[in-house]
Amino acid sequence: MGSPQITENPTIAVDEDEENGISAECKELIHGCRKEKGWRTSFLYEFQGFWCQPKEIDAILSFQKHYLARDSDVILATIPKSGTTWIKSLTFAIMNRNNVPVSDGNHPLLASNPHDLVPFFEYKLYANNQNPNLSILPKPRIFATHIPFGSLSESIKSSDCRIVYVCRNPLDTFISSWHYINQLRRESRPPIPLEEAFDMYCKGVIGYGPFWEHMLGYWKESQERPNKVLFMKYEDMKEDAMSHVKMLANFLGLPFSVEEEKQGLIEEIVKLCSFKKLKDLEVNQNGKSIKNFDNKHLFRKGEVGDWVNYLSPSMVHQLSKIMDEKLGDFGLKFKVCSTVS
Ligand code: PAP
Repeated sequence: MGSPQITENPTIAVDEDEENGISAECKELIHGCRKEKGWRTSFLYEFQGFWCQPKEIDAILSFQKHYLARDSDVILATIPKSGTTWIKSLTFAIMNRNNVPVSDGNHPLLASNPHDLVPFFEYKLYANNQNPNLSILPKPRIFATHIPFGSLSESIKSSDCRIVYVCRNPLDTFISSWHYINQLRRESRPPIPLEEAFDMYCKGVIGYGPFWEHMLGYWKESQERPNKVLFMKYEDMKEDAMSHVKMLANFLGLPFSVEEEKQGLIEEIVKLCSFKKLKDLEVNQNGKSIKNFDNKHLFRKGEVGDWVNYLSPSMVHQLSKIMDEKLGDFGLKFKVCSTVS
C-alpha cells in the first residue's frame, strides 16, 4: 500500500486502496459527489441520493448497466444489518425444498454461509466491474442487494420479478452496524466511537442510507404493488417466524401444501435457519464469505432490543424522534421494546 494521500480535510487521510481498481467512469463520478467521513472507509459518497463507498458505486454502475431481470427472479433487499443473512437462508430453504429436502444432512445451508448461496449484486456478481453471464443460472434465480429501490435496474421494476424487503428497527440496526464495522475495520484505523457513529447515523450517513429513505422506497412500493414487494420486519419475524415463513412461501408462489404443513416442514425450515443453528455451524464459525470477511461476525446476538445496553436515554429520544418524523406519516412503525435480559 502506498502512503496515504492527504485531502483538504487534514483529519482524514484517504486510503489509496479504497479507490484502487475502480473504473475511470466511477472515479470521475465520485469526484463530483458530496462526501462525508465514512464509517469503515475514509469517505462515503452521496451517489444517486444514498451514501456509498467507491467500490460499491462502481459495482452498482455495472449492475445498473447489465442486469436483466427475469419474471421468475427473486430479489432480497435490505439495508445492512437488518436480517439479510436470515432472509437469504429462509428464502433459499423454501425455494429449494423440492431439490434438497430440508432434513437432508447434506443441506447446502449446513456447509455454506447464506451469502455464498444467494449472491449480492454489488459485492459478488458485479463487483470489480464484472459483467457475469447470469442467463446460464437455473430458474428461479435468487439474488440480494442493499441498493435502494429507486436505484434498482429498470428491468427489476418493469418485470414481474419479486422483491422481498426486510427491515429492522433502527435502534438495533444502528447497534448491529456499529459492532460489525468496528470488527471489520482495518487495524490501521481506530474504532469508531459510539457517539460519533450515532451522529452520522442520525444524519443519514451510513452505507445505503439515510435509513428512512431506504425503508420508505420499498415500503411505498409494497403498498402500491403488494404482489411485487413483500415488506417484512425483523422483529415480527422473531416474534412469529412460522407465519412469516408461510407468508414468504405464498408470496414466492410456492405455498406449502397441506401435506408439507402436516409433516412440520415450516417448523423445520425455521429451525434450520435459526440464529443458533447457523451460528454454531463450522462454516459460520471459521469460514469467510462476503469480501473475505469472517462469517462469525454475521452472527452476534440476533435479538430484539440490544440497544438498551448501549444507547443513552437522550440518544433513544433523538432517534425515536427521527423515526417518528421521517416514517410515522407513512404508517411505518417499529416495536422497539427490548426482549434482552
Ligand atoms: P449483513 O447486512 O451484513 O448481511 P445482516 O445479516 O443483515 O448483515 O445482519 C446481521 C444481524 O442479523 C446481526 O444482528 P445483531 O448484530 O443484532 O446480533 C445477526 O446476529 C443477525 N442474524 C444473523 N443471522 C440471523 C438469524 N438466522 N436469525 C436472526 N438473526 C440473525
